[in-house]
Amino acid sequence: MKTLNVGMIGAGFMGKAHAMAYAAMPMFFWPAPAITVRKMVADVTEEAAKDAALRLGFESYTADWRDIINNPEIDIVDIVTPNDSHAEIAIAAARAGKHIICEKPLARGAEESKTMLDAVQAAGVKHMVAFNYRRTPAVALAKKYIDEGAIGKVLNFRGTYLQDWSADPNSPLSWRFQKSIAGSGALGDIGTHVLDFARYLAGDVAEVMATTKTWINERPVQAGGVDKLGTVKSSDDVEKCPVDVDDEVLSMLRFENGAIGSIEATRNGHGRNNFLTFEVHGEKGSISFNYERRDELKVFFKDDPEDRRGFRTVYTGPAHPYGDGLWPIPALGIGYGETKIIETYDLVKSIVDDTDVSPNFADGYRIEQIADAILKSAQEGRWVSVDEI
Ligand code: SOE
Repeated sequence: MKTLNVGMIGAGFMGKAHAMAYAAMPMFFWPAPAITVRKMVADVTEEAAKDAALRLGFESYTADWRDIINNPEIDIVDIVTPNDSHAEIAIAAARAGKHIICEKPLARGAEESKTMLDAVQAAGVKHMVAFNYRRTPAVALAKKYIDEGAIGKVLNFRGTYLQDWSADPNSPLSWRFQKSIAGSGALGDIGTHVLDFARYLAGDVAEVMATTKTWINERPVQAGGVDKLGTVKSSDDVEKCPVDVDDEVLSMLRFENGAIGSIEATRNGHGRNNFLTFEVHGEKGSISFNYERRDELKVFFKDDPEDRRGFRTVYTGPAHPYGDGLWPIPALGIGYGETKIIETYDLVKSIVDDTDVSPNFADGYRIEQIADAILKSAQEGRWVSVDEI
């Protein structure tokens, strides 16, 4: 069986998710398009990299990510580092002829993302940006219903991503709150997932009208810039530094096909943990999804007999997208891990079959253009066309 060697750069929360997916993908999707071998992992120090190799099951490790780029045995470079290093690593990997998967958002904005897109296109390698939530079977099922015309022409998309892991002002200032590293705040970190849903389900976005807000303007500094996603709290007397990104964003959307809609993302939604939702209204029905109940897709079809019309719940299982590889009974439970396993499967399949995969760097770049248009609109208080970016 074909094997593909993976070199992963970064080994935090997202590294854990990706490493697990490389190990598990063939267990779910068999025969696998190829076996993914966890060949080499890079982290910031020798000690951290050694620990990552043990913890995540990699054959070797390095404290210099360029060892992965320069290793002729590596087929896939996996970038799971903070946003400010995505471009440098991806461009080097593309020039070395490696296939690439990069965590989202693609980079710190449209300009940087474009350099990455140019590099992968020039190199002719496969490229993917890890907007994994569209690989939740219920989300792929929504896409299938829409493509089949089950709700008719799409009129409206409304999406939210509400979180609260950093709603406490004493949760630390990680790189996610620093513009120079992250590019933007809630918009780039979670709002882009909603933008991916919007484009996937309703079509491309043409214009935006937005507002942003930062409620928590400073946060405690933590040694080593630890990114524990709010699980570590500091006391009030610790040194604090300014937050220079948004922690809340709202935007109206006009789609190229005439549909309208909105997105919202916040880090201050107390009680909302990973409240990633959408509702799509079409001429003949509606579809609604909430990632906190990710086995379920709520659908309403206007053509149902009038006396039984109403939202019904479809629990995803073997009859639905990716169902033949996942669990044998509906509602056994889809998790974050499964979305990453499916993502890996689709990437590997595209490499082996030599087909395009999406979302790819072109999608990632377009999402960064929309995000930049949202920031511009919020600053200038007017509708901004995405093509202005
Ligand atoms: C933090 O907000 C975060 O880890 C995001 O960066 C991820 O993309 C999201 O899936 C979960 O929350």
